[in-house]
Amino acid sequence: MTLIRQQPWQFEKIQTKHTDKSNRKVDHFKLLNNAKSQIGLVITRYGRRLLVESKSGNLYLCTSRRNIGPSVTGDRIIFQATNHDTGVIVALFERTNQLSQAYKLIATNINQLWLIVAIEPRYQFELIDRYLVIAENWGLPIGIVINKIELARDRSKVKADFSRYESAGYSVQYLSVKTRLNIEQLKTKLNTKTQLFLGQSGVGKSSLINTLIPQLNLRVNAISNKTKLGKHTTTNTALYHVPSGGNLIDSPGVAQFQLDTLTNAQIVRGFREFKPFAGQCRFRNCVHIKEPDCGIKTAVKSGEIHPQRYQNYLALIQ
Ligand SMILES: Nc1nc2c(ncn2[C@@H]2O[C@H](COP(=O)(O)OP(=O)(O)OP(=O)(O)O)[C@@H](O)[C@H]2O)c(=O)[nH]1
Ligand SMILES: [Mg+2]
Ligand SMILES: [Zn+2]
Repeated sequence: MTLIRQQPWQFEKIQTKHTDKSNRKVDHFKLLNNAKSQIGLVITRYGRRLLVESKSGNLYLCTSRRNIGPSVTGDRIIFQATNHDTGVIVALFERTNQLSQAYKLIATNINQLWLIVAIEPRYQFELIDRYLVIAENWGLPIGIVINKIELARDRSKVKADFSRYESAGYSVQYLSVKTRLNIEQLKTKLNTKTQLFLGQSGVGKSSLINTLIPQLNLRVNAISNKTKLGKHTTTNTALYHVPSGGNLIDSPGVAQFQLDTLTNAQIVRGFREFKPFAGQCRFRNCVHIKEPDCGIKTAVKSGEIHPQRYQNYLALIQ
């Protein structure tokens, strides 16, 4: 039985270049002057069709002109309505950033990431550190949320477990969607424009979005009692508006990442607390494994870098 799905998340460099190139040929100015054209936001994708929201809040199921490349949740686009609820996407606006999974683009134009973990399915540091490596390489701010905290037998143990992330500079929120613990506190932090919730299946991403946008009613699923693993309830990455401002993007849970495509330098960058010590390495190209006079290894020995973070780093770099 394969409960762990191996799905790599990567930066879609090649495809992006191609998209940009073909999109460059599109004359945005001319298209916007066309009376049929409207500016839209991609909400979600259903196979080859995209749900697009116009500026006035109407929804259109759109196909896309071939020459402009794929568009996904978060994309700002120009479309032309073909009916009261259908249309054709004719151009993409430039993206500020983009997130891909298994060579497939899944969301763009994100301002902040939230990594959601839970007491059940039990958080795993190896998995958390993989997510963080990817997030750090996007250069986006990232917060960590530990959900279902009411299930923890020993909360101080959980807090001690996550102190390694707090001392690395991450904001860590302990909450329970079920008992509403610290939900209001989290709300005050959701002030940037578009937030992407990511994390393993079953941790409560959709439940949290339902709590933050009460009228929404996204489908959530009980995690399997036997395996304590999630069941992959959310299948489409989709964007939701918060009534008080901003957007939340829900994504399907993935159980494991592969970072094959990342270089050693990118993996090092993924461990943000290594940075102050890297300058103390004797060799400029030190990968902090076997080299003598390594600032990172010295910091591990002195307790300034958490030994398990270093172990997870070694597991990724080899
Ligand atoms: N005990 C407890 N259960 C919760 C809490 N939050 C969510 N759940 C439950 O956890 C289960 C999974 O929640 P979902 O919101 O579907 O999880 P998800 O992260 O969206 O999962 P995918 O869509 O598969 O990625 C559901 O049965 C929720 O009711 C919580 O704070 N405490
Ligand atoms: Mg979900
Ligand atoms: Zn070193």
